[in-house]
Amino acid sequence: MASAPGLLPAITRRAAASAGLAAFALAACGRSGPRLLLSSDTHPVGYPTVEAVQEMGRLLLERTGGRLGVKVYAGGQLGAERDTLEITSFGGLDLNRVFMSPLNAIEPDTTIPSLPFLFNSQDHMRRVLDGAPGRAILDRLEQHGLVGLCYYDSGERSFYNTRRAIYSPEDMKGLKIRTPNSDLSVAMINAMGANATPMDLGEVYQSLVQGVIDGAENNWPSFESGRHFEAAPYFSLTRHTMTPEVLLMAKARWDKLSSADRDIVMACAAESVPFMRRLWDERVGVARDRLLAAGVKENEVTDRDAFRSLMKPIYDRFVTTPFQKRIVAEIEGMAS
Ligand code: GTR
Repeated sequence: MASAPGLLPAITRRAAASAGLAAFALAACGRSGPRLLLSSDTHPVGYPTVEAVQEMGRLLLERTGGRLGVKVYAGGQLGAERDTLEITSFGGLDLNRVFMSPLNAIEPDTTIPSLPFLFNSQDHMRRVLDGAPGRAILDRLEQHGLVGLCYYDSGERSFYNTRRAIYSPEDMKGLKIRTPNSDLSVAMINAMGANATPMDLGEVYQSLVQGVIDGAENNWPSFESGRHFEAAPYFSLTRHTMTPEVLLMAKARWDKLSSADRDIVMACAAESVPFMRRLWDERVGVARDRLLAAGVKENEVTDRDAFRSLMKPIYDRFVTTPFQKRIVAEIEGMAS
């Protein structure tokens, strides 16, 4: 797995901490209590992804007669997504709800749902991820010690920045834009004319305030919950990607479950998806209304084709293998 050498000691420390945490949780709940699957989330308590994994835990308790449950460590308590993913892949953490982009360095096929302008609507995105292409992409993770349980929504991503409204790629020139840690995101933002700066989500607020970056891109709920709007009031609706969230289980943990329990875990995860989507749709509307009331300046980008037309080199670079070409063609064929 690709990771900067300097990160290893920190990862090892966190892995040890989370392994200790697992042992603690098991000891604390004793033999008669539920066996708690520990899960990480970068988002705070109350965010739809956190609520969805908690809902999955409630269903799991019910369906296993109290044998299995879930404990979510929210707000990035267990570390940045890149680090917790590494821990999960060797079994130090049972469950992990992450954004799809940090998985790109682990498995290149996970870049597919992040391709710019791939989905033409929320409905298209949901049908693809619930269907065969979505499953085929999740199945690619098993070889890395991760079992993909389900996708959650993360909506449309658009640009926001401290300086000006963006209407065309011309307006992107000279802006330092934070991207998630993914080669695809970096290449995409650079191809749109800005200067991509990859960093973890948790560093974005401070970097905007200090002027280390001029902007970033995300959905309304993350723009609000990270308080990025306080520093970057221009929100321009490019809607360039619909990268999803994903819920993963450590394969080491999965392999220890009976096949009946695996079916229950999969079913509970699947049932948490419509629950999450209801919360998500509500949350997008509420976050947008609150932010507009707080002074955020939203603008439509009518010429999205001006951005789309710059994306050919991105498809040429990231859609190269027969698998990638087949899945992208299937996804395009599912557009309505
Ligand atoms: C959010 C996503 C996070 C996080 C992030 C990012 O929309 O929910 O999990 O990874 O984007 O931009 O890094």
